[in-house]
Amino acid sequence: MAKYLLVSFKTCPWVQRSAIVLREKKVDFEFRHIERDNRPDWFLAISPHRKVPVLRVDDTISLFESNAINEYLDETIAPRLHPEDPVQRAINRAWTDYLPTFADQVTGVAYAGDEADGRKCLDEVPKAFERLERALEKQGAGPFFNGAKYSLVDAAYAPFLQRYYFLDRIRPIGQIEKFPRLKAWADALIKRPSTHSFPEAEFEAMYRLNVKLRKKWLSQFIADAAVAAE
Ligand SMILES: N[C@@H](CCC(=O)N[C@@H](CS)C(=O)NCC(=O)O)C(=O)O
Repeated sequence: MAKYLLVSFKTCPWVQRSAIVLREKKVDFEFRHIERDNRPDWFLAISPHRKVPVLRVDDTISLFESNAINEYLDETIAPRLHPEDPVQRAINRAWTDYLPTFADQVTGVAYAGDEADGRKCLDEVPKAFERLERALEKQGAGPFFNGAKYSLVDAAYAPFLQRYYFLDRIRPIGQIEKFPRLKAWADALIKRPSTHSFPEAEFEAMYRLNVKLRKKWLSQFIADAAVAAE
């Protein structure tokens, strides 16, 4: 098997999306975390957008963009996570294309500058959730997007559904309970060991610290004492 190096910022959801696929495929890989504010030259040389993730293969190939990385992993390493049926595959790809919009709608509040902006961001959450609820209804039984079989759609959405819960615990949003299929899906993904790159409580503490240090509207809802304790 090839040698894989996944370059990461510890709390990046897009990195997590690719790490999930590596874990689902039981691939051994080196996970190398770099600092957002101090990106080394070797990294800048292999990352055209200066972003993580980058997947380095056999010390020679550098792949970037989490979706492209995951498609590559799925084409080259069994088990296949894409469905066999071309129509279902197209539907799955359509929903992974929607992911950046979903991410903005669901986690936008973490970047809001003030309360008015925060409330506007929170209004977007049910819009995104409603779309996924309808999609899940069409897909049929869970626990995963395609039913019993785990797919790239699951790997894509897991990091952002997990962050919804983190945000809901910083300042209650109370939306996911209104979308039963989405909630069941999110809970199944959060239970799945491949979702997690770090112990869950430790990871949530890292996320909260990032939100606190960002000094945006939401930061005030994380107590200094809580951060210190974490
Ligand atoms: N579309 C990209 C998004 C990657 C991304 O936004 N990564 C963030 C960290 S979570 C990043 O590297 N940001 C650094 C920057 O924008 O300069 C993907 O799917 O890989």
